[in-house]
Amino acid sequence: MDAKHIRNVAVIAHVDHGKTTLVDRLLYQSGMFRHEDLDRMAGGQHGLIMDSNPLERERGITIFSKNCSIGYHDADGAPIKINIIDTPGHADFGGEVERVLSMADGALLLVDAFEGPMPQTRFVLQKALGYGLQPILLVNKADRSDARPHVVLDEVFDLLVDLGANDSTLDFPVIYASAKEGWATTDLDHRTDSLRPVLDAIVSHVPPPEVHPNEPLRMLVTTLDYSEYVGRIAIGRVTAGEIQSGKEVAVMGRNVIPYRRRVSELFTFEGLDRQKQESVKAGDLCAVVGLDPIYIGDTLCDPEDPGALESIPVDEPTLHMNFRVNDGPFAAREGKYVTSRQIKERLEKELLSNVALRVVPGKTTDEFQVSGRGLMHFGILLENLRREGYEITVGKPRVVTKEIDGKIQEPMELLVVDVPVNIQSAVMSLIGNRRAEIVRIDGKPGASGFVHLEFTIPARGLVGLRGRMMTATQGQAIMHHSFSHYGPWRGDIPHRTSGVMTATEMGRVTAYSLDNLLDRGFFFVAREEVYEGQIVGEHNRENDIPVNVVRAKKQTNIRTHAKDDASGVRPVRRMTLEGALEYIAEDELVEITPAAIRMRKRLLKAAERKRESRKG
Ligand SMILES: Nc1nc2c(ncn2[C@@H]2O[C@H](COP(=O)(O)OP(=O)(O)OP(=O)(O)O)[C@@H](O)[C@H]2O)c(=O)[nH]1
Ligand SMILES: [Mg+2]
Repeated sequence: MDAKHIRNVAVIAHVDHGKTTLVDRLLYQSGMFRHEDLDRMAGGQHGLIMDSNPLERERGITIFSKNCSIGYHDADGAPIKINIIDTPGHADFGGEVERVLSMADGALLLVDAFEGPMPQTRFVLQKALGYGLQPILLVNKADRSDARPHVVLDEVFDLLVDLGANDSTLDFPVIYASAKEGWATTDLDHRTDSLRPVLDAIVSHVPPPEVHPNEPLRMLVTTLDYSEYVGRIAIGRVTAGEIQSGKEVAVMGRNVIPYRRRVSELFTFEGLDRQKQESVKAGDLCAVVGLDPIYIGDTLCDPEDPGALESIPVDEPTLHMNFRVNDGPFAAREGKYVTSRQIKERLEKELLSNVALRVVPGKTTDEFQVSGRGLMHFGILLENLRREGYEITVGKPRVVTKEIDGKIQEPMELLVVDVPVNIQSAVMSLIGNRRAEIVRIDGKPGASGFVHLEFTIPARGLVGLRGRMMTATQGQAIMHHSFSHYGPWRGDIPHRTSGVMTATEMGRVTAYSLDNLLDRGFFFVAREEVYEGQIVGEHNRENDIPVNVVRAKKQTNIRTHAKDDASGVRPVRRMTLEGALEYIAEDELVEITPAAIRMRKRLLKAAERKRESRKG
């Protein structure tokens, strides 16, 4: 297809503002599919097609960016192929957004009609401007009863001014829409019944790809896919020349010595599928098979006239964690893969497509230091590992510090909190002792009774904040953050304020023993087996205490089931994987297996812990 009939557009937004819902609805309305077929493909929390990964479905968020295309036409009726790139909105996957933006020639910026621009809106918009993309604003969720679309428009304008946008960018087109209800309009007084205005805006405001069809082949690899059968699949946009199936290309990049490979298969994105092609011309996006060991940022080029395109920056990791072999007493009971060699191989495979991840050997051969972009980034990886049958223990996540001009610098995040005015003070006191600095306090226009607070806060200070914020504000706060910059170390931040209860011996937890400890705190375990040194509950004081949770009631002749059965009613706080990662202290670990998530002391015996703490 000729480049002038192609539009490449990335859909970008803060998390949950409705990107995938919009892409899904566009697919429904495209006329390319039978609705029953699409209905069958939908699933997960939000019933979406494009969020196809099992973890995406479970969590109701997008983790990986994805391509699809829609056949449309321009004002004169000429066919136009719109390649749409759906991107993740969660801050931990910001690096992914940044990379795929290099495939796009325009950005559709979605903003929630009530929430307005949020930290990740700022982050992705800044990246889009960095690539010279002109955004089209889509104020989504205009159906919300608390929508304040006109104010949100002003807020986006101010944000663009703040980001130094030029006059032509400030002249951005605006669409109001409800992705969920499937309509869009340029004028809220005249509603339509379809999303056509979105497609029209893309066709007329996103420029066709700027290409050099008669020059030698150049294609930057922006995404990698992986298949057990064909190995790595390189995805990107052809910017010059033409790529052909069966022909040799040269691969050039920062990390590799240039080498040649034959393209074994070539695909374009058509609707929701990949369609095999003999050749793909400059302008279109494609997937290329047969180039192992290809990396993101490599250039595919003409072997007779090679040359590398400028590689894409990949965001540096901000958090690291120790992954190690499970050496707890229950090791290898629940998992299939438990050795350090198996873990190493799995991590190496992960590195092929998980670009923001880094792995280096740890202190011993049983340890690996893994770096990533945030708690969720680690959470997804670990969740995948346990589902595949791995066992692993991990230590407390730590921020990656840098030394700049002889000073220790740490990652800072922009934190935005919107709360009802009457509980603002609860938020301030919560954030106050986490070394946050206030950047802005404003009323939230159009949302009376709300105040809008912006802070910079060390990434460390966010650990465990969300849960406490929700408790302190009875769930009324809207809180979001995203990476901002590296800044000077801001000093100590108090971590967990309460101690834990650790089991003194191995065995099955009894209701009887838990009942006897009820006034000491709450428990993370119910009737399962535990081992010595495992964290079984939180103490309601500052210190850690050993507890016996496996004690059985003295045998009498009459068996009293009643009490044991009552244990079903006793509240157990089950920790999620990410919850446990946030919770543990320096001397603790999280044990992750296909069947369980346990928290434990690094040193399981109380005597060993005592000896270590004496050493200071
Ligand atoms: N009221 C209303 N809700 C919407 C609209 N669009 C999406 N939603 C809801 O918003 C939630 C998030 O939608 P998604 O499409 O997953 O949002 P997203 O931007 O793709 O989220 P991430 O990819 O995780 O960043 C879902 O519950 C949707 O049903 C809309 O136009 N109106
Ligand atoms: Mg999404």
